[in-house]
Amino acid sequence: MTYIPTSISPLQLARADYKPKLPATLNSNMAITEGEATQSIAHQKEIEEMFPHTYGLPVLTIESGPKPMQSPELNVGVILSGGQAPGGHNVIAGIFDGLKVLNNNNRLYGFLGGPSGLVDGKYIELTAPLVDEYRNTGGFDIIGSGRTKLEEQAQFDKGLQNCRELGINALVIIGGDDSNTNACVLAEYYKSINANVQVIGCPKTIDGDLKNDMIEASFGFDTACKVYSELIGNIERDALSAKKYWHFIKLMGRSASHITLECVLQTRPNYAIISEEVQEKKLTMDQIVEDIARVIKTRSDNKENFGVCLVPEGLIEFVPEVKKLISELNDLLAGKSAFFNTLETDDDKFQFVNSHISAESTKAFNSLPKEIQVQLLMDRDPHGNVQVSRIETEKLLIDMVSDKLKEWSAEGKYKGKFTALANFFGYEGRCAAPSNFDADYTYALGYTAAVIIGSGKTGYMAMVRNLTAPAEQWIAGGVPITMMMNLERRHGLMKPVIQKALVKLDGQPFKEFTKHRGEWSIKTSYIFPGPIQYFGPDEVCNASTITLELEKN
Ligand code: FBP
Repeated sequence: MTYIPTSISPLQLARADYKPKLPATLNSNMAITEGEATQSIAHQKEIEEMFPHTYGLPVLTIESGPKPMQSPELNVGVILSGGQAPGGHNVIAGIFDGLKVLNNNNRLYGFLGGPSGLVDGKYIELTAPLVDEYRNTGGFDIIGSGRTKLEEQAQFDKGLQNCRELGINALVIIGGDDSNTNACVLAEYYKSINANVQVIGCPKTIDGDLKNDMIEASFGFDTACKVYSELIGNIERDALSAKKYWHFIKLMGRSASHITLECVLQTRPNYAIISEEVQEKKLTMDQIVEDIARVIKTRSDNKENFGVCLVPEGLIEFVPEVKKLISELNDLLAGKSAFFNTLETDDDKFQFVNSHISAESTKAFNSLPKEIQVQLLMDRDPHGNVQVSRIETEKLLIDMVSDKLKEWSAEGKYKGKFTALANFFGYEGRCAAPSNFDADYTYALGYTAAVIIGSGKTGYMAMVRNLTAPAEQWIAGGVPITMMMNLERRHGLMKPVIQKALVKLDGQPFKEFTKHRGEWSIKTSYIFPGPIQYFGPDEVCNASTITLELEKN
């Protein structure tokens, strides 16, 4: 074939033509039906008091209707919030197409750079040619994303003023649990002042921790896990070929270990840590290290001085002694940030920290290598979270395991050779072109958001369910965001938040792992998933994650 230079790759060109599959009900005349009144998952009384206008709303289901659904002329604004996740552009394409079906004069605006775009009035109009350019592509670059937290009335009022200037009737906030919590607070506030601006959320995060009885998966999880699993499989094959390295691979997922667990099921590495299990069993760093070293020793006794170990990025926050330390550091840094930021040297910072935290946390802090201590003191994100992607847990584990094996070597208990390499897979997967599953799911979510807006509702999250069935059978609708809420302590105060979904230790995906992990650690049982495929047999191109399959079936 002759090489013809193009501004986009041949695959991008082919993908631009892909028509995401929609649930059959969204492809027909539509009508919305309302279920029973709902309740929050816990703290019902308190949450009802906090959200008097958006509490208790019914679940919405989009069904086939007798005639085409139409809306008066609407202007809608969309915001991408938080970390990138594959499929964000298709949510926007879905909103755009859904709005045009409701009324060809409807318009869509994109606020630039995340929630701050709403407050600062930075936006572009999302026109048909622009949206077309981004269909089925990865990334959030069409309008950019950001982590500004929308939580203060002054921000809401500025945002409203900017909406009024553009004649905006509704906002779609595409984000994770924190961003959707804020979307709900915004919906409640706008409703309480009769602002006539609806707010609809959309479940995004590669971390997979925004899911519950109503939301089966957050978008981006599928693609990101497939990208990481391809890379892990490639590393496994290298390890198997060279037979001389242990690879420690840290995987994104700020809190929950869903990504690690899914990648385990897709690739069958020799060892994997699941943070939720560490928390449940109250394992110390020493115990974790000892267990990894035990597997390395057993494999080495079998002449296999190689292996692959997966480490969830949030691990450090689940180890009880470090968890307590981080919580004390968070409070300290939040309360005394002005003074702390004047300290110039690491030693000054360490001294300050050590004189303000408990004896137990001082001990935990001082047991960590200097690089990790520095990383623990880095800036928090706007939601107050430690930026775990910048903490090199994989290197910490390698150092600690290496020390343990040296100790065993000196005692004559271990005779192997341990050479380890550290990897971190995170950003590699967040902007990948969406898999067919994510391309379809995100487009359906966006389309659903447009239909909910057309029906005049506010305080809902777009929902598409029945995801392990073919897309035509998916069920679209809306879940009241308050239904997913409970109260949690944040910065010392009880706050209403969407409950984060951690890995369930009694859930099928984790059980599947524990059933096989003994065998996978000793026998080399790697699976090599290979790259995401878009064209070919159904089981290769359209399968969702193993997690979803096991959870649903
Ligand atoms: P969201 O929860 O906003 O979707 O982000 C998830 C994530 O990718 C985590 O896995 C990771 O810890 C974090 O974002 C990294 O944040 P940043 O993009 O600010 O480096």
